[in-house]
Amino acid sequence: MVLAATMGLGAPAAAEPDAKALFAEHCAECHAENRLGGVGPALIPETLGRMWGPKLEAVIADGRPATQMPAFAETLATDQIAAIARYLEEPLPETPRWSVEDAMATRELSAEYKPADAPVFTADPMNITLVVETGDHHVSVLDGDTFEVLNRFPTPFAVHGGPKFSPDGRYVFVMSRDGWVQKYDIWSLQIVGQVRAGLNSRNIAMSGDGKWLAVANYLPQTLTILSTEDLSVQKVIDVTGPDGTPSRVSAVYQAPPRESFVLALKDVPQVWEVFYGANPPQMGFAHDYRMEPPVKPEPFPVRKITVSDIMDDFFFDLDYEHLIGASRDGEHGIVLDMVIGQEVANLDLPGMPHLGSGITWPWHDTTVMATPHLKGNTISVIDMESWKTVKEIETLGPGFFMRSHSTSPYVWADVFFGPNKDKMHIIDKESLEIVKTLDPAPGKVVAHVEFTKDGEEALVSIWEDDGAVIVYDAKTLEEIKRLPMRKPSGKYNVWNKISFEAGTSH
Ligand code: DHE
Repeated sequence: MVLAATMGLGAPAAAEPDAKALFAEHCAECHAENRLGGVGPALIPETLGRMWGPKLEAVIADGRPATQMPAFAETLATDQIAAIARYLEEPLPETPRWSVEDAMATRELSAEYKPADAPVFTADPMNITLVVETGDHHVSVLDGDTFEVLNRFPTPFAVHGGPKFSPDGRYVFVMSRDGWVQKYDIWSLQIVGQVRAGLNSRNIAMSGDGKWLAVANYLPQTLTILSTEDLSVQKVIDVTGPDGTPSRVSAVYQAPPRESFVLALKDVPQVWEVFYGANPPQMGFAHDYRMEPPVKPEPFPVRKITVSDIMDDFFFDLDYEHLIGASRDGEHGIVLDMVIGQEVANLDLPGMPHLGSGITWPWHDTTVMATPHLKGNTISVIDMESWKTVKEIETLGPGFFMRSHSTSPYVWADVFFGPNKDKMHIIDKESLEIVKTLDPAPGKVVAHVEFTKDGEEALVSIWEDDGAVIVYDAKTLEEIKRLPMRKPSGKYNVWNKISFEAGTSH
């Protein structure tokens, strides 16, 4: 008997902590009983699996600095914390719905918001640059001439993708992975309001006329259309394949000359185009896709183009006639002619291209596009007329973001992953050679670049909790100053974004 107990044989097993009950007692008040979020973010694998930072157990035990998330190390035993963490990693029992009414019920318009008649600052409103600080979920509003922080406002939890500006550059919309979309008035330096457009979202796109914002969702599998005026929900479009299979929307892109949004679908080999203009095309498309025959004229009609493979990440040529997408195998790219709805070329793109960061520039007598690869030490440079690779530039590791400016002779490309994550390559646009590699913060992630309006300065993130934005002279490549920031990620200059500067992603 003694022996059996010592060896654990026949001894009563310690009761497993009841994770669901622990969650209900300690977490549900902020994160909601159904784990879809409340004051605190949603705690579902779709969101948690995509986030960087300490492990779940550590967050539960130690809390999150600069947030309302308390530390539970004193309240809960280690095995209870571990049980809650495993519970949060379990998928939800069923896909929740998120209707127009559900989304509308979350809409909050700030009672304090007073729209200014003119900018409340003397800085050039076209040279404002926003810095997303993911360390404590804020955005800093920078004067692009003096680099003074004009305002710093809190965002929803875990902003992802580029904020989108209204065509006049006055308003900006920021999206979080939890599906919240926030509207901010740059002239007034005030938050206008927010609405939860989805439960787990990917990115947003602004219509060319500035009236609509499209939100790509993973959960549920929908596209939500918001009015930019008052964040009201105009339509929720269910995204399904021909046999009814629901598909997550990987991303949504604006195609202003086509008066449409273009959707990358995660689970179905189709590309969708959602028209917002007054006269959407009704007929004359090629045979391999169909316009849904509307029973009565519907707003936001959908065109569905069947493609040979699931396409994940899109890049467009400057007149939005061609879409370049990464194939699911991560080995090549597909060029889709949006006018005829047909694939017209295959690109040699081994190494999982990150086309969303692609940029273009004139080169010799043609235009080239360049894209980094998430799984390869190269940057591919492709001729956009022949669709042939003109150069594979060898880098010190896989990169995430690239940037240039029409006034700059250089492309800036980070090395995001691996031992050289602290390096930033400077590539000559003419010779396609790396001419310098910056190493401004050894051992830290140095990533993402944005230029000022005139392209004179380049801003680079030290992507760490006690990080900084480094301002460089874009011609001499000398450092001008460092602005302390909390894990700064993307930076977005009003003018470069609203003028569709070719050296920036859209
Ligand atoms: Fe992003 C943009 C997809 C992981 C930071 N990212 C985008 C866009 C897409 C995308 C489709 C373009 C949207 C837009 O701006 O409208 N990102 C993906 C992924 O599929 C991927 C690889 C996996 C995922 O987790 O979803 C991914 N992204 C990340 C990160 O881990 C990053 C580095 C940190 C984070 O904040 O999550 C990250 N992604 C960014 C940033 C942009 C972005 C900063 C905007 C870049 C810009 O300059 O426009």
